[in-house]
Order: sequence, then structure tokens, then C-alpha cells
Amino acid sequence: MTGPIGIVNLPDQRRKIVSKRGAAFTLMVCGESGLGKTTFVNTLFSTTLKSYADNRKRHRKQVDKTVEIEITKAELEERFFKLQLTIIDTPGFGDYVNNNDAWAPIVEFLDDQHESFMLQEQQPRRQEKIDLRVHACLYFIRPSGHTLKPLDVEVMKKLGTRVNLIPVIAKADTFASADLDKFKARIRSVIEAQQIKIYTPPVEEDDIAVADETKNIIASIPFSVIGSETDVETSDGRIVKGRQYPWGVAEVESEQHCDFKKLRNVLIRSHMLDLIHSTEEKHYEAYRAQQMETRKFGESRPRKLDTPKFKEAEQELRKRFTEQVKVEELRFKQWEQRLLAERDRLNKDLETTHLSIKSLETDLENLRLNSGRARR
Ligand SMILES: Nc1nc2c(ncn2[C@@H]2O[C@H](COP(=O)(O)OP(=O)(O)OP(=O)(O)O)[C@@H](O)[C@H]2O)c(=O)[nH]1
Ligand SMILES: [Mg+2]
Repeated sequence: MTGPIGIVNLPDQRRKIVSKRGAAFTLMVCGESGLGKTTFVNTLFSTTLKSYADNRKRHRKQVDKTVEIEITKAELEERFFKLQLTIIDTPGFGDYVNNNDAWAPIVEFLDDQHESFMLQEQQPRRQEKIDLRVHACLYFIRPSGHTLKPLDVEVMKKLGTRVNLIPVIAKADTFASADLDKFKARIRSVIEAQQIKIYTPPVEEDDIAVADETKNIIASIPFSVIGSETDVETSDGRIVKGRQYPWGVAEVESEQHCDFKKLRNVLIRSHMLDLIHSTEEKHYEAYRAQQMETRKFGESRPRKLDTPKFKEAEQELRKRFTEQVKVEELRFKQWEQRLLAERDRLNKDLETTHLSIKSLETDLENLRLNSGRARR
């Protein structure tokens, strides 16, 4: 592969800890049908593992439509460090008449992995856990040149709260470079406006060179990719992974043509550990905390009610209920304040009345005294 796996570049101490155990990294691809997800997975594997490309050539000729969640594992080893790479390919959605629940099986898969890990953690023997929690989820965006579809926004919102979501523009070879930049800017502004949570690499300001590189990576989001399973010859005689056009070759690994290399670098080199840690600390913890609220320790998830669809509905209901309670509370507070003000006013009235009674009584007393004296 080009460029080493991330661990080799870590500071010594940390590297020792990680390289002893090795690391497991799980990547998922999802998005509309026919955008090149499966092709991307194969491109990533074949530019990373030579044996993979050879094997594939022997077994399969062309990419078929993906009809179920497919899991492929590979082990990379480099200078005593082992990386267990798992890629989860998902069936594309968007080509059915009813798109409403297109995201459901994917969201369910993500939640199931957290659930299964949580249950294993509660067991007395906690070694050798099976862990398929997804560390990064690439969301493929159609290279339409327009903007994100409502379906994309809906699905991305659901994914962003569960997993490190990385938006990717598919088939970058269908764009001229200036159009691609405009499209990227548009996608970024929709992501921001819709408050979609995406993975943003942390900028470590103490090392200027590293910070600049990270800022450069962030500026490239959403990453544009080209996928290809075939080797083609460029006009200057190089054999590369790419797509042949009358004008020349769109090269997968050329930084001028797309961000494939940059993205691969983020995934299995510069930010692999951050992706693993943030999955553990942010997304898994969020899942655990949410589950703890609703059930007792060791209790299993209520089966029928845990479908993502039901959960969304439940959350919506809960939200509406909380809002309603807030409105009522406010109304009650205002009413209480009015009541207190009224009480104060009446108390004041009472006081004034008392005072005037008192002074009337004094007047009366004086009158009585005066009339007594006069009679005498
Ligand atoms: N122009 C272009 N075509 C691509 C690219 N990547 C894949 N394709 C083509 O797009 C078609 C669909 O590719 P797949 O990899 O099967 O797409 P998918 O997203 O896995 O599709 P589903 O499994 O149905 O969701 C194939 O004909 C690919 O050759 C790319 O980067 N550029
Ligand atoms: Mg596919």
C-alpha cells in the first residue's frame, strides 16, 4: 500500500500499547443505490492489499447491486503492527417507490452493534468481545451538482447522532473541478443549516504543521471519490487504478482528480485512532446513557419496541410532551405570580383599611371625650 498504517506514525509510547494488541477498525459505506459504494470498497481494499485484487479477479467479474449488508474483513500487518480492517457494505436505497424507511436497517445495524457490545460488557468474562461497532460511516452523495436531497438530509441526521459520519461525493470524475468546488460548498452549507452532525478531525494547535494538515483535510469535506476496479494506462504510460475517458484517465489516486487518497489517509492513517476513540467515548457512551435511562442493569432491550422507527416516534412524542409540560409550567408560573401580586395588593388594601379604621376609632374616641366634657 502507499503510505504506512497510522500506528507507525504515533509517538513511541502510545504505539507500543496499540501495537501489542493490534487495532480493529470498522468502516461502513451507505447511501443511495448505484453511487459506487461497492466499487469504492473494492478500490480501497485493492489499493491497500495486493492479494485482495488478485483474489477478486479470480472470483468475480463485475460489481452487482448490493442486496444485503455485506461484511468483509482483512488483516493488514506492518512492522509488528496488526490492523483488523472490517468494511461493511450496505444495500443502496432510493430506488423504491416508498423511501420512508430506507435508513431503518442501517440504523438498526449500528444500534445493534452498540447493544451487543454493551451486553458483552455486562458479562462476568469480558475478554474476547465481538465488536462490530462502526468507527466511520461514509455517506455517498449523488454527484448531481445541485444539493442534498430531503432523503439524504433525513438519513444523515439519523446517522450523525450514532456514528462518525463522513460525507463523500460519489463519482467525482463526472465533474469539472470548478463545479466540484461549488457543489462541495453547497453541500457544506446544507449540512450546517440542517445541523447534521458530521465527523470533523480535531485540530491540534500545538503542532503547527499537523494543525495545517488537519485544516486542509477539514476544508476538503465532503471528500470527492472515484472508484474503479480496473487498471488503465495513462497517456504518459503509467498503469493506474482509474476510469478511461476519451479525454484521458480519471485517476483514483491522483490528488488533482479526487480526494480518495486524502480520505484513505484519514481513515487508515492519520485519524484512525481518533475515529476509534470518539466512537467509544461519544457514540457508544451516548447509546449506553440513553439505554440506562430506560432500563435496569442487565435487562435486555424490549424486543418489539426497539425498532428505529418506533424509537424515533417515541423520541418525538417525548419531545412534544416535554415541550407541552414546559408551556404548562410557564403558564402556571405566570398565574402564580399574578396571584401573589393580587394577594399583595389585597394585603395593602387591608392595611390601609385597618389604618383608616384605627384613625376613625381615635376620632370617635376623641369625639366621645369631648362631648362628655361638654355635658359636664
Ligand atoms: N463514473 C463513475 N462510475 C462509477 C464510479 N464508481 C462506481 N461506478 C459505477 O457505478 C455503477 C454502480 O456501482 P456500485 O459500486 O455497484 O454502486 P453501489 O453504490 O454499490 O450500488 P448498490 O449496491 O445498488 O447500492 C457501476 O456501473 C460502477 O462501475 C465512479 O467513481 N465514477
Ligand atoms: Mg453495492
